[in-house]
Amino acid sequence: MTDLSEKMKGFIFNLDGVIVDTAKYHYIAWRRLADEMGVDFPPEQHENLRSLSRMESLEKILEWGGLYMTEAEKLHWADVKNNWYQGLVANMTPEEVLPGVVPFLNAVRNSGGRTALSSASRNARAVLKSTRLESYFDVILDGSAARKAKPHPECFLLAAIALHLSPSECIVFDDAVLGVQAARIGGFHIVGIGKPEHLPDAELVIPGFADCRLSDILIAVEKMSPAVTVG
Ligand code: GL1
Repeated sequence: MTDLSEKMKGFIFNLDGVIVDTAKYHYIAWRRLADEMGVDFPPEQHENLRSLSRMESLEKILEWGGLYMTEAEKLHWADVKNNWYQGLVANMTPEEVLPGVVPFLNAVRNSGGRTALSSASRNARAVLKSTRLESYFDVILDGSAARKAKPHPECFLLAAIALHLSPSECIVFDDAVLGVQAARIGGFHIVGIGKPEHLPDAELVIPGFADCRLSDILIAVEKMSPAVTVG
């Protein structure tokens, strides 16, 4: 472990839109479903679904369309969307890992840091497998791990527990407002992925991992204090 990473020992990554660009495939599948239901669903509206589980996302789309479904119908359509999504990601390859991610993960592990993947997607493991990223993570938590939805920090707290670290020793990397909120509420350091204006609560925002040096992230984050831990 280098001096720089003495305090930051855990690196917790969201998946969709952070590690791989699966957000675009989720959008295609949700859009197809919205079209079937006659609900207008432009790309910018998809931003409001980031971090939401499959069922929460479906319920949002129904709400936007002013539609009602029984629980059985919701389960059916959530399943239909999932089949479409799985069809889209079935042939993903390592080339679809976002730029700079693998070098960054290598840098973290070479410095002695521990890595976790924490995703609300129940397909996270399949995506990691097809992009051959599984071995880069010490801990993998998919959408079946946490019971409480973001902004509750449960998904990140479970990752910290599995890494045997406290939240203040971990940096969360997330591209969504709800993810940033969850990390802050949980007392984690948080690096937003995307545009600063979209993620005002993140301690630091980077456009992605391309040309991103671990040492720069550690220097920036160590100057900041994480939010207060709740519960
Ligand atoms: C679910 C939703 C997706 C997305 C992910 C979290 O994935 O359906 O739209 O919000 O959670 O990134 P999945 O259906 O794969 O469990």
